[in-house]
Amino acid sequence: MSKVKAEPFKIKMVEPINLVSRERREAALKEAGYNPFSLKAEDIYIDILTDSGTGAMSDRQWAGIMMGDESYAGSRSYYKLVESAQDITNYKYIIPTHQGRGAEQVFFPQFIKKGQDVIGNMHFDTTMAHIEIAGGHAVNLIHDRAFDTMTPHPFKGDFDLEKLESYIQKRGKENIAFCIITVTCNSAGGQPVSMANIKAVSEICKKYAVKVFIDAARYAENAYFIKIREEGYGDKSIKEIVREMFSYAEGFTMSAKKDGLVNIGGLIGVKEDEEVYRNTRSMLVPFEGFPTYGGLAGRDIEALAVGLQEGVEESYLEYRIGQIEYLGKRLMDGGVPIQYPTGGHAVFVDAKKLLPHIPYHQFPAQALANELYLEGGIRAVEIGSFLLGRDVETGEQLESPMELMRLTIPRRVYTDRHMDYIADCLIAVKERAASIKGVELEYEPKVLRHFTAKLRPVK
Ligand code: P61
Repeated sequence: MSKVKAEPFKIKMVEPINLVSRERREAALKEAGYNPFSLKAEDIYIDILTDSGTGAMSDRQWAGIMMGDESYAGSRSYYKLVESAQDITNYKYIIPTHQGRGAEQVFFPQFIKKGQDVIGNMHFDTTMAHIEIAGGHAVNLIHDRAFDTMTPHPFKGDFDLEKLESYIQKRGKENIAFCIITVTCNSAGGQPVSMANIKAVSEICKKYAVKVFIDAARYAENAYFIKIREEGYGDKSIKEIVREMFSYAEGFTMSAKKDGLVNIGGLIGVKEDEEVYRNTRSMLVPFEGFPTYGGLAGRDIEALAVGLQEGVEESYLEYRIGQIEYLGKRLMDGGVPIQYPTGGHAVFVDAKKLLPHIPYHQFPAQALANELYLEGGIRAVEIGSFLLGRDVETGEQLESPMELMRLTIPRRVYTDRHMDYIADCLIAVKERAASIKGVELEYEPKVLRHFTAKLRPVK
């Protein structure tokens, strides 16, 4: 009989959490405008809104915090970070930023001419926002199988290579600013991209002289999937796989709040182009700060230098991916439809299947997230039409190909017992799915509306 593998750490410090009464949860959700983003954290029992900056740091990282060098320029911690990131990516130039979107804001505009497209497997919303602010247009070229949640495939984050090549030919390479490979592909369910696909994308783009960058927020989780699912990688170390992934691109932006295992931080990497590096560094100054701190304190940089190394430890990744898989299995066994197989950082529940009576413009996954909060004080997040927003030209509500509710698991924070509680609550919600009503917008900001919009239940 195979033995259960336990977490590769023990817990040295705890933070109490508390389930407020059903009455309070109802009032809290109403006050929050039926938008879990606006809930107060103290009204939440288990917070699975995001895996971004919500992880637990290790004793070694906390020790690093005390060692941070707060020099404005040339900090010792900066050189330590550069060395650590170079070791993982094999890139010559490393630039710190305060988080992923800081990296996107500084790095991408230099490559975008107004009206050009930025192609990718599936852009994340902040990336899409920065592309659009710079005058570009974000185009998704992911394989259609990503949208079929119940049919398994080991690499649902892959590009459709035929679509990619014919799109470049049709639009003309001069109308394409660059290509971004998002690993893992967050919007499609934290789904990995295979090495074969990364390599093929890079070859196609090279043929048309289109630059390739990586959105590297979850690069380590992607590498672990390559190790366990792709032929020829089983005996390679995670670091070797990560280096190979990065070798197929010319640069990357990274939200280090995910696989970097820190609460704040980001990176830009440039493989070897000195001119791009110089431009990026000079753009960093007005937005993020001097190039050796990039919007971070020396202590944050020190924690990141350590976190990057811990994030590629195989025992950690085995536990991490295993926990997501465990939650996914509990839900499937309970009859809850999910994006299958489970991805790297979250279980994505298929709200279109669970609530077929709610149309996309009444945001089924948002309604489901609200119901899950009422049931168990759990905060999840909608990844569907509510997040997608409106067509920039016509103002019409766009229909997302998938209506997903993301149960996003912070790193090294919750135990499998918490996973059981989440599964039990969601299975209870499933039992009364037919009685759940959709929601409609009451107030809607123009940019990234899902953070602050207010909704109300449809009568
Ligand atoms: C998340 F609801 N992700 O998944 P920053 N690229 C990728 C990301 O996943 C990502 C960023 C770039 C978040 C946080 C988040 O509307 C939302 O460090 C693949 O957050 O700036 C962030 O990195 C940006 C949640 C962001 C949201 C925007 O939960």
